[in-house]
Amino acid sequence: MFDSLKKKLGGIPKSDSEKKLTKSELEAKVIESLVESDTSFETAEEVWKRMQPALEGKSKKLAPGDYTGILRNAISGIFEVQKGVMDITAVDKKPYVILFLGINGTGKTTTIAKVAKLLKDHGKRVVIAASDTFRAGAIEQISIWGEKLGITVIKHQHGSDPSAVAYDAISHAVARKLDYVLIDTAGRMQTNKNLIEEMKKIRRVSKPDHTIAVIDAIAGQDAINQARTFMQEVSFDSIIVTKLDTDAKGGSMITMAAEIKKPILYVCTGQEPDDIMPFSSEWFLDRILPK
Ligand SMILES: Nc1nc2c(ncn2[C@@H]2O[C@H](COP(=O)(O)OP(=O)(O)OP(=O)(O)O)[C@@H](O)[C@H]2O)c(=O)[nH]1
Ligand SMILES: [Mg+2]
Repeated sequence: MFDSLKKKLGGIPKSDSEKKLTKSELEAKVIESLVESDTSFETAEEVWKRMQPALEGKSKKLAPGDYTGILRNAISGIFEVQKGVMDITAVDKKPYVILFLGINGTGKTTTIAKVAKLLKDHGKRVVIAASDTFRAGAIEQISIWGEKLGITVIKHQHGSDPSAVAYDAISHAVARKLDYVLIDTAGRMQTNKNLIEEMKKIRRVSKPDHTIAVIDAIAGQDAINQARTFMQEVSFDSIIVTKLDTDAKGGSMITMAAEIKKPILYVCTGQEPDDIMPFSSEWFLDRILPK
């Protein structure tokens, strides 16, 4: 996982004593390593900027490991946004409504199955709203997950109003005093504008307690741009990053923290219901810059 980022950052000399670099050579190495691993140029510059106070205070001689230590601290500072992360498995409100957004194929439906199982494993009672009524096969896909996991899926006909499905699922949860409503949504409509309008409508009708953007780690800068559009148009509270088990380079996670400024709630590492885990910046840093 994150091999590219780890290899490139590992290529940065550990200290002056290992190999002397001028400040501009070090700058080039740091920025190049990050950008080649899918971090945006702006965020790579931000990392470099955050390294400055520690570099300026030091004499030419740095102890082994110092460059990587300084780099680690700089990236860790960017992940400060994680302090705002909440535990969605322990909430007071009932039913707690969670809306999932994201463009097509990022893994929304699979992630909902994973979150539903996670909540069920915590003893919570969950209902899923099959509000992707647009894509052929979408209702069937989430229904199959519901059957496998023993979780009710509220569904209407293909092509029906997604907001009405969400509304029904919430009514179902209220009537049965269920703990959670998870709303699956379409990732594609006739146009992107329609998609955004649909999301706004579902948000208005379902009044979610928490909105999650599902972002795929392989899409790199594209994923960031998509998240930014959702952020501006619909707004969301946190992020779930999928497909970390693929050859995702990982740098886009640093960009997400720096530019989207929303906490990453979970990361997904496969196609099975248990392939999900809470995200922590320490876990990420240990993978890309082992101490
Ligand atoms: N390797 C891997 N594959 C994943 C992961 N999450 C989802 N997938 C796969 O990605 C593909 C798309 O997943 P979906 O859950 O259907 O994505 P979606 O966002 O709901 O797609 P639309 O409904 O078309 O918008 C499926 O083949 C999933 O099995 C993950 O963490 N790792
Ligand atoms: Mg889907």
